Amino acid sequence: MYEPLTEQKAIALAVRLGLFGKDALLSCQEIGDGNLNLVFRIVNERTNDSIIIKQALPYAKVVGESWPLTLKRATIESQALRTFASYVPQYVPKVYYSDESLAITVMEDLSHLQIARRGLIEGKTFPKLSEHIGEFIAKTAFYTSDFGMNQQQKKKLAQQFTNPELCKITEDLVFTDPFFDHDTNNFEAELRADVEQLGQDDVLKCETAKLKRLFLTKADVLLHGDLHTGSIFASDDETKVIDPEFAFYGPIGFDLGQFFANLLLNALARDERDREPLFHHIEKTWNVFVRTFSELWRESDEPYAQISGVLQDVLHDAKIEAIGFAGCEVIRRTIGLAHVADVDELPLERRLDAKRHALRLGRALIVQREQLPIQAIKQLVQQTVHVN
Ligand code: SR1
Ligand code: MG
Repeated sequence: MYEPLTEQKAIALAVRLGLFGKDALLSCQEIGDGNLNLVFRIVNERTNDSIIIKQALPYAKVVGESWPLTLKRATIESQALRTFASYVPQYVPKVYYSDESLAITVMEDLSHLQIARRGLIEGKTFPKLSEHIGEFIAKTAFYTSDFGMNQQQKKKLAQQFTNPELCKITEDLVFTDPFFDHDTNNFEAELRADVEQLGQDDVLKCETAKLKRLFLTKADVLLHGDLHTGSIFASDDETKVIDPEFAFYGPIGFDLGQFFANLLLNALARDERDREPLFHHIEKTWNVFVRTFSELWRESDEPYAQISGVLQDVLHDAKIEAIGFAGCEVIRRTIGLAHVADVDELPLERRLDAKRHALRLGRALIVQREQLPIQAIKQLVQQTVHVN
């Protein structure tokens, strides 16, 4: 039966499951710093072997028990990690065990790596990050799409990854609330006028509605669903994607867009002269994605795959979506419920500047997404420094 674990109960569970040898001397710490779950790190002090037990709570930790949340997300997460591992084992933690009733996933401890967001805030560059994430997104997208997998199987997989409760969080928090001055929003009083201006901007809202509709309806590929830099562990030569509890079948550009947005937010929190590594990561992720996806495309059994223009059309849509979704993510992380440390940890005046810039950039990404090449995102950051 479900009960939230404590550190002692997590140790007892590890012992019961036989995850360590009989003479192990176990210690445990709850290290979860995300919005939703408990994360226990259990170490055998004799050998230094360690594991992670992640447990979903029946509510959103960031808000409290007043926001109930399905435990089924733990099963979605472990199934997504296993599915991704079948395509890109090098980029996800190993899953050792999962239990639906306890809502737990037992997995590889990645403590030798650092959460990419924290490292980027500290000024680290993670030179392989974009190559790895570009490949992760391209392979998981291609192999779970109608071009890379049996089309009947794909429908069954999409059914398995129906994730209405977690999708609803994104529909509300990313695509709706920030544009309607909803009470879930959270921003500095000084930004009140900027938020009101956004709420009155029908051009922006019409374009955001189109992006929300894509998110609601386009079951293209299996997505991670929450691929921000806090969902990535990294070092100079390793990258691991964690936390796919938001996984579902959605539009191909969504994971790219969320990743780009979080790199952009880190860039806006830096001095202008230090932003180049972030722009480089965005362009390289895109280039690796296009190259890898295009190589895999040659294997496709779909009769239309080799018809001239079809691949280009898929990539064109992916680009437009990625830029538009990035704009939504930039805006919601600025004034919505869930923020990013990159910007929130700045002193007030710099934070307000960065946030106003983020709102202008987010708007421009959404409204200009169809005309904008990925390489022009960097100029767009420049062009949105000041109010026009
Ligand atoms: C209530 S959950 C808030 C945010 O945390 C998750 O990581 C997702 O990004 C979600 O939007
Ligand atoms: Mg998460």
